[in-house]
Amino acid sequence: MKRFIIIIFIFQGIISSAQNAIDVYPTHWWAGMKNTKLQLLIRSTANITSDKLAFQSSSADVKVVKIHKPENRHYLIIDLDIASSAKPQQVKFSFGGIIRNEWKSFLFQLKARSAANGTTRVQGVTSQDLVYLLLPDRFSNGDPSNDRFSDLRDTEADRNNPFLRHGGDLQGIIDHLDYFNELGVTALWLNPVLENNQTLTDEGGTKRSAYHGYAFTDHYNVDKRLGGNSAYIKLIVEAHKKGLKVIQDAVYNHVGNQHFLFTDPPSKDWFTQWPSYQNTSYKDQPLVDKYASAIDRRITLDGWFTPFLPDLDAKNSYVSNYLIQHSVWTTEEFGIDGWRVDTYFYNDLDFMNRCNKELYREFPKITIFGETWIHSVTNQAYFSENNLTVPWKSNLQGVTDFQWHFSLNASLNENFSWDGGVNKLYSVLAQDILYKDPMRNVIFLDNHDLDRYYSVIGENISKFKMGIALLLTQRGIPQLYYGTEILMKNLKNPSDAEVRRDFPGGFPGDAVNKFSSAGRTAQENDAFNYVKTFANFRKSSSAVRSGRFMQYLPEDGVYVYFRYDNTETVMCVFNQNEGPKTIALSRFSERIKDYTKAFDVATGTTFNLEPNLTLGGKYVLVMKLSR
Ligand SMILES: [Ca+2]
Ligand SMILES: [Ca+2]
Repeated sequence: MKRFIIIIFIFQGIISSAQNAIDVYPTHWWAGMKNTKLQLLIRSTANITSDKLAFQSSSADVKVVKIHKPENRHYLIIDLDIASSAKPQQVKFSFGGIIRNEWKSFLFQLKARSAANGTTRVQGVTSQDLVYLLLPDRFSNGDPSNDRFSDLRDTEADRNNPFLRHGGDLQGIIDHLDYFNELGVTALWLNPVLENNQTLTDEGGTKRSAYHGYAFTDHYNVDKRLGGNSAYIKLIVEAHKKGLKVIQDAVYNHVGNQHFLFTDPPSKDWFTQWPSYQNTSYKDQPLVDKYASAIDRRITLDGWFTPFLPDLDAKNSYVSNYLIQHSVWTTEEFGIDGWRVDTYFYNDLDFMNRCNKELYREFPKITIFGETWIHSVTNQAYFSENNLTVPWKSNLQGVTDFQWHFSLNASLNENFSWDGGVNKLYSVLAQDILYKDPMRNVIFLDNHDLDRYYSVIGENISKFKMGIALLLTQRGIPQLYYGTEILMKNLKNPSDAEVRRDFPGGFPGDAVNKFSSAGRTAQENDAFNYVKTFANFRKSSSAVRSGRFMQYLPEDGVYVYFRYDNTETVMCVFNQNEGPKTIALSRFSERIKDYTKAFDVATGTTFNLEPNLTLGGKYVLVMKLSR
């Protein structure tokens, strides 16, 4: 009797599943991947598995290695091995069969890999580049027809509300590719583009949308409010044609709480488990600290980022496979040139190494840098490839260099002292010995999570230029935040939305268009042209793009450093004092050698080097030396 009941239950499950679509992740794959293993996650909204179930492949090239049946019967997880000799083909997978002779099947494409990986796509991003970070919802609305959809959970779009979506999209970015070329940008980093089909959240009484993109609900679809996968492919193809690379923002640590993986998980251990809600401490130190307690480490790693962002448990191999395959799939499918990894240290770090390794293996030129919003050079080095002797070693190429950022602000806003002002910048760079390759760190004046640079420096145009000159001549991969070049301002008060305002001119009906010089004020044009001058100088200068770095101890508020290679020497003199300073060049003869002339990048003039050099207060003089 008991056996009979079970059979009826399975029978009903199969009948109902016949009316439900089957979703397969990854949605397709490629022949000729270096990793011949693939793990399919198969899902239906009805039961599709039973105690006895067969799974078959129509292709001799694609072998079914193992069938996993998670506790949630909506899922099947299948291990495949794809022959390295397999040609592109369509494979028919069938499953069912043993209890009743009823079979379900689906087609699965093995596509041809792009031959252009490493040349015109998946190029990697280096210190040769200038990265421009933008928030797609806030940059430009190129397609008002996709601003809202009635079949999504959040149906609102309202430019007057800082917490709702504003309608910006990928077409808006495509429409402004010439703007990036004019400015001298060579790579775009977009805040996340994947679907965020989340309801509005109530945070402190205000309704908030996931306009920022960090709450994924589908790893295989770009949000249709941004234009979907087709617009993303179009953007990347058009950007590549114009010499612009594209960096995607990855989030492995969490998903939106309306992702099907959370609302209908294959098994509960896909997410970190706590007896009651546990937030992360947001502290990285327990991961680096050899004296740390196990519970502190666990709270950092497994505590949730917010109650709306369930923490994925990548110690579970099904989860790590799902995430890694998603990142490989995305890179091959779209041809992105680099990855920025959100909330890097909150992830299981062995998982992160495995994920990075898999991307490096399939795409040898890919660039990956991690967000490390932390407070020491040592800790930043710990999370990237480093020269430390520690039990666990990271294989991450570079980090978002917050220590450079903090010390840059100190150089502009603090008085000079034994260890203050520009001494902080000098000191941060003097610790580069800890990194395997500090040129892979991303340096920046501001980003979507920080007060806008122009406000931080008190809306002082002299300081603005000093920071730009440093950003574009110091070591690392420089990154601008959208609007910094036109002096967009604001502090994160009362909220992050203040530093994520719409780019003026990017939206239909805007009163002014700051994409064109005619729409900018004289001061905004001054700022824009300064960025453009240094970005284009950087393009022309091998020493600045990839040369060596030498810095001298700051003295009396003046900091001198050089970028140089076998063909060029660039000398930079930073004066943080209010008034002018005169320095004797004899101190720098080790690098100045027999150079007698200096090309002043900011003014485009050339002058003769004299024994003493005088420069104005709050000024950076960048000079290309010649004989
Ligand atoms: Ca739109
Ligand atoms: Ca975590």
